[in-house]
Amino acid sequence: MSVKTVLDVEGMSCPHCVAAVTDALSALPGVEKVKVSLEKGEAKVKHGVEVSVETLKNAVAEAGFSAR
Ligand SMILES: [Cu+2]
Repeated sequence: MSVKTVLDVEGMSCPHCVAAVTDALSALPGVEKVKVSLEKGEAKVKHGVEVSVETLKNAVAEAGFSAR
């Protein structure tokens, strides 16, 4: 089973930031789909139930951005 989580991502200012966040989230095991919007400042993630929101936030943080 998979769920969708929407993260508010702060600090993205260009397509490179979007790519960095997308890559960081996509690299996580259990993540199926990632869609990052620069205008909205958010990342929509489709992932398995075993992936915690905390894990997603940490991945975004490691890429250099902050997620809520
Ligand atoms: Cu950038």
